[in-house]
Amino acid sequence: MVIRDYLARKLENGTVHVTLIEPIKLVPEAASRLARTAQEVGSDLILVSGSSGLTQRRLTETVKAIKNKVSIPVVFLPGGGGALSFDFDAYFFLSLLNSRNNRFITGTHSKISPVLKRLEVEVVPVGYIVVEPGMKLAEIGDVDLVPRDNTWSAIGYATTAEFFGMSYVYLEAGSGAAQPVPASMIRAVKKEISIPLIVGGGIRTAIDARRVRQAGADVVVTGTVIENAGYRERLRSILSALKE
Ligand code: 1GP
Repeated sequence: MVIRDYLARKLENGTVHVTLIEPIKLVPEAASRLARTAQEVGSDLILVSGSSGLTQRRLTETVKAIKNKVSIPVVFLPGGGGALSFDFDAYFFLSLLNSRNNRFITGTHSKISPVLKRLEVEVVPVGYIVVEPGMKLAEIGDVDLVPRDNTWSAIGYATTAEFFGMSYVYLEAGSGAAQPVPASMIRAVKKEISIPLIVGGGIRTAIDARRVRQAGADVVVTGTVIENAGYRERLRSILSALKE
């Protein structure tokens, strides 16, 4: 399956929902159960994060377990760790555009690219832009955060991603952020770009999800919500706000 085509088809029918799973926080069995629930309530894609500290064994076993339980695509979201698995349907080739450290913009990429090329993995170039508060990602990625009220800065990075020929722009408030990326910023960025806009971080309720969708997000990513009690119902209400 070509992920870009899959997403393009899904986008024709409205907003896409992505469930982010962090194998560092869960044993493979639990991760696969959550992925299954996400698929059952209507999530379109599972994104597996490769956070630093994640072992090769844990990542490999988690991807295998998830792929055994779901039929929706399972895509890798690199997160600064060295672990890698080739059981993924695609690899989000993230360039953290507002990092101060070249390692996160093109550095690690230049080391891994020849391997990805030889393995013929689908690579999806994504311009990753971290907005305040950015959470742990802001520290790890040495990010020069986009201030929440500086829409122009976000537009600058987003149009840069488009001019670089990237497939998606990803506005990220950071996992566990108190609030999602401001709706006004999403709206302004969406107006300026012609590639799809992914938004994630701090989206925990149907109200958040609806606001982000109405502001113009094409793809909405949630992570933390699936780690809490009652997650099936919470996820279901987020999905209905996105697909209504
Ligand atoms: C994906 O980092 C987010 O873009 C996930 O954030 O954990 O706050 O949903 P949450």
